[in-house]
Amino acid sequence: MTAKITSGNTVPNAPVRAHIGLGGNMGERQANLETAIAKLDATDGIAVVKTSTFIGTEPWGKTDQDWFLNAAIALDTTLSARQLLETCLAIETSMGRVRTEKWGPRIIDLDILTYGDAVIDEDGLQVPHPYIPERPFVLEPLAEIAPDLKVDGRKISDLLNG
Ligand code: PH2
Ligand code: MG
Ligand code: MG
Repeated sequence: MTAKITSGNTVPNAPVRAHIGLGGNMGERQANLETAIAKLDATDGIAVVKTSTFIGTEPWGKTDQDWFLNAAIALDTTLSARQLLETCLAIETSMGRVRTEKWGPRIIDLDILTYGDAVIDEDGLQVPHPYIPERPFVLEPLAEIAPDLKVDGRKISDLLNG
């Protein structure tokens, strides 16, 4: 048994199953999600293994903006969690994302939801993503591809229905 990963810099010695939440509410939302998934899959050390359906969701947290299209994917990666984060941020930037207001409109947002069973609390990198239980736009697509996945000891399917 290998020790639980607690550092974003740990490079795994075997591929790690990670989950990413995707969302956007500007421009061609469906094409943007598809582009981001393709870019992740094209990255060395990342293989996308499952993709949820894309669901339209009402804006959460900051409600005076357009509806989002959200999705979740499962991937296997030999990157560290920090490298996976940097990859996500680089893809967001390559697609034209400009960060303005918190929770505001965005072309694409790629959030690491889980990274194996790692628990990481570092600058800019909290895994599991702290808001999973309270965000229906994350739980719904994630439950579709990983209903038995556990976050903080609770199954995604139970969090969705609870
Ligand atoms: N992302 C946010 C804030 N609010 N609402 C929905 N429906 N979907 C999102 O992806 C989303 C949001 C910040 O990351
Ligand atoms: Mg987000
Ligand atoms: Mg984000």
